[in-house]
Amino acid sequence: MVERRWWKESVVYQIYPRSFNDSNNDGIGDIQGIIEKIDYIKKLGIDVIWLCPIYKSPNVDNGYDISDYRKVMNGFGNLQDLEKLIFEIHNRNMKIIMDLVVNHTSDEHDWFINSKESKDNPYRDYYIWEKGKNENKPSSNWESFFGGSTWTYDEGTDEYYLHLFTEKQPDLNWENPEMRNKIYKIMRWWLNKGIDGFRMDVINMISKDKDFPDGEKGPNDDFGDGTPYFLNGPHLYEYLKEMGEKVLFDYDIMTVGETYKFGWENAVKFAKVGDQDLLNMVFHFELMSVDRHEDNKWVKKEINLKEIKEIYKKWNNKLYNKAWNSIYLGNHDQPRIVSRFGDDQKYRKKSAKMLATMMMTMPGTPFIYQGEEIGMTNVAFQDIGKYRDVETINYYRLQTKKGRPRDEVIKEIHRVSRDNSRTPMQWNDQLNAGFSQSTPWIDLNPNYEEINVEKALKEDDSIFYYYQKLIEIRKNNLALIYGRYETILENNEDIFSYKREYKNKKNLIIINFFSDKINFNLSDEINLNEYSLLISNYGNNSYSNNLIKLRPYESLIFTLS
Ligand code: ISL
Ligand code: CA
Repeated sequence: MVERRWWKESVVYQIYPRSFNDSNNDGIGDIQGIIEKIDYIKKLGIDVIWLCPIYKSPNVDNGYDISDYRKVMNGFGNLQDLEKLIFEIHNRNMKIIMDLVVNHTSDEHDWFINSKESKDNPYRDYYIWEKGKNENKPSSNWESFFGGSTWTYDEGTDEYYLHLFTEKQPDLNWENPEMRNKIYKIMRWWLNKGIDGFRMDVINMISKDKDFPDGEKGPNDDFGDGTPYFLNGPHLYEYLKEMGEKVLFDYDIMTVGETYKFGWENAVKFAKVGDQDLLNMVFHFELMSVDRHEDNKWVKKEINLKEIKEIYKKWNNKLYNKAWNSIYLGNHDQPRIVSRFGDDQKYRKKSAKMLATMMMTMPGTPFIYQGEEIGMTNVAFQDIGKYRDVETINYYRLQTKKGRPRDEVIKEIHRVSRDNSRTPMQWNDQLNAGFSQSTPWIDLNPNYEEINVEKALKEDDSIFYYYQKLIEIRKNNLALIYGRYETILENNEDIFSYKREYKNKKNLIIINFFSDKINFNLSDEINLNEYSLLISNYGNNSYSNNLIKLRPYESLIFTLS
């Protein structure tokens, strides 16, 4: 029997503040801008807001490079604005979780400035410094997520420091208990301001194999794959248990770990049911590689529905009554879901509603990324100079330096770049889509005149109102939250269908994942006479007891009558 918890029954809305709403017309989204739109988020039916980093930062990685955990980033506002946002969220019976980025800091953080100053500085081993191998080589051949080596040489102290991301994001040394206690104090400081939990950035990277073995390297790779030596490391469980005992277990909060290549086994171990879960849930990435090579996000792969079905079946069944799951298809690191998994042209509305139906009927806590609810799409800037994401810019520089044709690289960037999800939120069809009265920090998606909140709120059949309905349906059908998950029509290549069952409540979901029309003789697994249609993204469906016609991206939710 699964215990009921508020964070299991919530729907989360992720805000990337820089791109959400600019209240003081400096071209950058800010906290006051979020406050202005809080009723819009409430209207959607949201319970929890996940706020991406708002801490002081030089913005090399848009806030994921923190230089002061207790200050608000220049341009986002100040602590009073943040306390007002927390108040306004709570005042509307919603909750807020903040982004906890503690695998690394900015190199402009005082700790690192001290650490770099000299080998015997008290902050030296807040970070990971190594002499390196002889003949001036770093300790390992690991490749940074953002290109290049994960080591940078410091002349001053004649040692290398580790950074899994950019060289301006030095990794913290979690083996240092003094450093860990400083992090726990920061967490308490924020929790005592009334926040309701944390999303923990790359949290399964904090424990490293300190022998720094070289990673596998392809024949024409400059660097090796270090992930086996910094993912799910030897002390990870110990650190999270300590974090629980020293901070988390004292609060009724929600935690979600961002855990790249974690596996369901770890999810069951870390996000187990019970009050002393080290993490309430995690983000896995397995659905993020159904359209790309698992170890190279820039290499395209055809989507195969059977693989998607397998991933959902595995996670849903392995975690059932053991651990809790998160459900997402997009975020600030991923392309726009309607462009990636649906169709952002002819069937934009239908496919966006189909994807939302899939997410809102799965076990786990759903996360909606800003703009998803109005079907915002990928962007295709022709000029690399329009891109802002450090990962994208580094990729373009490194690939063109290798002599790859520019337009080939730009095409990959159109499909994969994180900036697809970072163009300004599209509020209306006025100047800068109502995001700002001055030129935004990143160009808008030119389709904002067609795709925007104001237009969506005027259309009864908009994607927004479909999300609103689905969220309400989920809330009123506990089977969609807590129900056992059973895949049906398992071997069908085009239809995704499953049942959800909880106590005497049963739902049946039938989804046409692609754009082909399907006439399908239902097997005896499904007798539609037992069910009544609750909602369809076409408004209706002419099904008989065993024959069903599915139109492009058609998605149906039935309840057992
Ligand atoms: O999109 C990715 C790059 O290939 C992901 O691997 C992502 O970088 C990784 O999962 C970590 O993401 C998180 O940490 C990064 C930050 O850039 C991302 O925005 C954040 O979500 C470093 O803090
Ligand atoms: Ca602003």
